[in-house]
Amino acid sequence: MKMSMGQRLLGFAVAGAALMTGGAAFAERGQPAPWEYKLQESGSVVMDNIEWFHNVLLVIITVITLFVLALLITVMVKFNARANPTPSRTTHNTLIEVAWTLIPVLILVAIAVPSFRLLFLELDVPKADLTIKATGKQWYWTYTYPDNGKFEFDSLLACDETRKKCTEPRLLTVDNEIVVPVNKVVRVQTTGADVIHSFAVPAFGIKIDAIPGRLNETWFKAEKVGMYYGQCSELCGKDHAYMPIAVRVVEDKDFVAWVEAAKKKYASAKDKTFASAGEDAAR
Ligand SMILES: [Cu+2]
Repeated sequence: MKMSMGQRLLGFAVAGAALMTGGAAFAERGQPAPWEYKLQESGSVVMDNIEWFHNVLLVIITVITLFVLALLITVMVKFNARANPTPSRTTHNTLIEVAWTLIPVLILVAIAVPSFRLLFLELDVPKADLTIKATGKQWYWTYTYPDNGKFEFDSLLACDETRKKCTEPRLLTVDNEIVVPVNKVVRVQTTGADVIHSFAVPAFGIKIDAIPGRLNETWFKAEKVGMYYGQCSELCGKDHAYMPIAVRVVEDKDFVAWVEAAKKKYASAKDKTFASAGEDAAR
């Protein structure tokens, strides 16, 4: 039996839908999922706004594209040489010219308003409950907690394809995670120790360059406890793909306990790393 084109297309559509829903079954907040075609599930108010803006733009773009497509088809059908052998000699139509200038301007202004609002939300760091400094290095991150008795630690890739037994997300898991309390404003300051890196965590809607000799800052407020992953997002050398970012969001009391443990755990490295941090800044 030969399948018609329609049947074949339907088959592809069903297979595609099955793959996507199958992929969605693996989806977990804070990390990418197989066959994911949407944005990662939001974990902060900034990402909620980015998602909203993205969806609004998608509607506007779709309407414009369909409108232009309809115009093109109309022109092709109605005004081809066969259907319209003697073309009109019209070269100007003031009304249409004003309309096709003014309407796009109005659309752009309408887009600009929420766009700037979102930009200010991202850039205007609210009063922070906690500051973390992330220093990008070739090829790992060093995190400093200046508010909580000043401790600092390195965070390196812990799970790659060479470690077969790894059950954690591959290429995203690190040895020492960033730990932050839930529902608290976390200010993230970034800098680079060698080349330009970029600190990005999709679920929080943050991505900011870590530039040597400069201190950039951004912020997030995680709304749910859990693990959130990101990656360096600036091509920074051969192991650029192997310097993930892992953020563990915990309840307040767990955070306090972790800070106490971390201060002891990272204390031995403290003097050394703070000295080298000074050198980095001087470079
Ligand atoms: Cu990097």
